[in-house]
Amino acid sequence: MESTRKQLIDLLKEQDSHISGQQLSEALDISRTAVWKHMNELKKDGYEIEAIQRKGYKIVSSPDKVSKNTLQWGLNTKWIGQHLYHYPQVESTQDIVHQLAKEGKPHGTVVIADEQVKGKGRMAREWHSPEGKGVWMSILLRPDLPPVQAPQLTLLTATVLANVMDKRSALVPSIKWPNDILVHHKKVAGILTEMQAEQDRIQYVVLGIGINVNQEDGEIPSMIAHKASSLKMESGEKWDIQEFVQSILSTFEKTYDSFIEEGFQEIKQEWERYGYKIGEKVTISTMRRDFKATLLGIEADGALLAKDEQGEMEKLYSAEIHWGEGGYHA
Ligand code: BTX
Repeated sequence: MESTRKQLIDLLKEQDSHISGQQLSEALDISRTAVWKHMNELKKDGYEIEAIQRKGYKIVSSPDKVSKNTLQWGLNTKWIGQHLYHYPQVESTQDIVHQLAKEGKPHGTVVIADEQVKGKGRMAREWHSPEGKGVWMSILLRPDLPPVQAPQLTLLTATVLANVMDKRSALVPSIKWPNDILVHHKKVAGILTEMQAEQDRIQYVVLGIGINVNQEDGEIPSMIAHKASSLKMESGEKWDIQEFVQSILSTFEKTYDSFIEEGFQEIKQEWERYGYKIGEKVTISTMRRDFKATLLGIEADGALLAKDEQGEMEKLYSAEIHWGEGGYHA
């Protein structure tokens, strides 16, 4: 059922003119009544479908609504989002993907929700995920990589989000180490990477992406309003969530495939291009000392590289960084 719907969407997408029920039924190897039933399901999703006798079906307009169909419609990817689950409300998309991973669902499976009531941040923090206002999605990855390389996937995802925001708006996003996306010094997106691994191989990774998209002034909880914002609040424009998700998924697929083929170097450069305060001086507190240092970039293991005032290099894995401007702290 699921793959037939996907094939039907693909067939209609390829067509500029009408395509007959007969052609569809032959191509999909289902009865014409089944074709008609699928069409009705698409209409329920808000597609406007023109049905003309002896000519067939044609999509007249696609809905401005997030659903499995609207997301897969026009999604130009080979493996990501080919298995896609959309829910109006969930506790957390992360948990659902863990479950699907255990059931053996493939690399690239995506779960997206309109609302999360128990959205998770890192280290058991909460992630506010109000209905219809953002992208709350998790991606299942089954990379053939050793666990030490998992942080690279998080850094890769941050570059994908920054790239897509950059391309689709006049906003200038930056990536605050390790992986928050900031616009005008405020956090608009976060990434949560969870992994199941054996000693030397990753079994699977659940990559959670949370982006504040269409919240308005006053819709960010007051506790975090000083350090969090949405793309709409910063750009002054409402964003089309469905198109935004499609472009994240297709950019993700391209970036991931070239990362697997060519390695981390390109990601590192992209990350540093968007890196928040890279090349600038900040104050850093570690277990050993407090010091001023210039941030230089990232290392292949995900560490942040800094140079102190005596010229000594420090690789930081966990440290408190006093970012200064905007008073941002995680
Ligand atoms: P984080 O630990 O970096 O950020 C969590 C912190 O950010 C919170 O403690 C709070 O201060 C602040 N915060 C909470 N909600 C928001 C928000 N909507 N916008 C900005 N700041 C906020 C970042 O964790 C990782 C977030 C991943 C979220 C995705 S959504 C899909 C998937 N499902 C799920 O449950 N989590 C991931």
